[in-house]
Parts: sequence; C-alpha cells; structure tokens
Amino acid sequence: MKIRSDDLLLIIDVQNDFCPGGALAVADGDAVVPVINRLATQFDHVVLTQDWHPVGHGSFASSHPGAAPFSSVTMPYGPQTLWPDHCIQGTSGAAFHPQLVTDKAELVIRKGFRGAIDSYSAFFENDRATPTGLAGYLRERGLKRVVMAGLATDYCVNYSALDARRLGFETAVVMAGCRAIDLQGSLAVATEGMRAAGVTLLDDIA
Ligand code: VGL
Ligand code: ZN
Repeated sequence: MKIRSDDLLLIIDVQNDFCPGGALAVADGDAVVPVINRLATQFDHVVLTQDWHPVGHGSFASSHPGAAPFSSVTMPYGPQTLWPDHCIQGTSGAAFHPQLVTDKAELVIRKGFRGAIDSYSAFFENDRATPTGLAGYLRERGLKRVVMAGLATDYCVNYSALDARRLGFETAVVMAGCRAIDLQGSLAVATEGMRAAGVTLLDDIA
C-alpha cells in the first residue's frame, strides 16, 4: 500500500493496562510499540485513541455482583462482555505505553468515559449510535482513508474498522501492529468480519 497525504494513521489503545503486567493484558501487547512508532514516521496525520473509564464503569465485572470477568451481560444497548477493571481515568494503567511516541498525534480521542456505556470503537460507543466526533474530524480535515493498528485486534481495532467502513472511509488494518485478546475464537471472527466488510488487512507497510 502506498501512503497518501490524505491518510490517517489511527492508533488504538496502546495503553499500559493492555500490555504485559496490565489489568487486561493482551499477550505480547507491547510488541506493537516499535511497529507503530515506525508507522507514525511514515504518515502525515496521526490520531490516538485512549480507553478512559470512570471508577465503577458498567463494563467492569466488579460493577455486576456475582459476575465473573470475561462473562457477558445484556445491557440496554445489547450484549456486553464484562472486563477486569482497566484504564481508569488518570491511573498509570490508562497511560500510553511509555515507549509509544505520541508527539506527532494531532488528536487524542478518549472513549468509554460514560459510566453506563462501553465504547470499543473510535467512532461510536457500543450502542453503535453515539458518536465520538472522529468521523466529523476526518471529514473536516479532508482525510479520506483510515489505516489502523493497536490493541486489541478483535475488540477496539475490529469495531473501529467496521465503523470506518460503515461511514464510507477506505479502511486498512496493519496486522503487524496489532495483538488480540482472542476470547473463544474472537480473533478469527473479527478478521473474517473485517474482510467481509471490505477492510484491507495488511501484514505491514514497508
Ligand atoms: C478494549 C476491552 C475493553 C480494547 C477496551 O482496547 O480492545 N477491550 N476495553
Ligand atoms: Zn475498556
């Protein structure tokens, strides 16, 4: 893929809690950092997302008495996987990985900050209707294609890629810069779903 000046590199949730030692650690999650740092030097426009939950967030198993992490409940907006407490606003777990080069980022989109609704996608919360504002930002800036990488492939990257397609953006995911949670085959389901939606899955960008 040849990078264009109207491309956006969207870096999803490269935060301490999703890296080894973190509260919701993704296996090998920190391996995305050098890949993404290199990608960031290749693009003209970079945006970061940051999972940013209040204490007692509705997606935390600890907010549902008797519920185990990684089980599922039905929320008013549909099914919701329950997670260990993670990415709590202002904590070191919510901070970007210390080696992630963030200086070039033009915007940081924080998501999941409403207590009653989770937000995997960089574009819409989990009701698939409440916007984060990122689509308007892209349109106003004249950015036409979204290239993404980060954590986790099967949750926040997947939902962001599907929404980018739904909004009409050309969309690619750089797999070398992603790692997955892979709950019960969720990685295979996600990659199939992204392909079916017209997302270009790239190994890497040379
Ligand atoms: C994520 C689960 C909960 C992600 C965020 O960044 O993929 N996954 N919150
Ligand atoms: Zn979260």
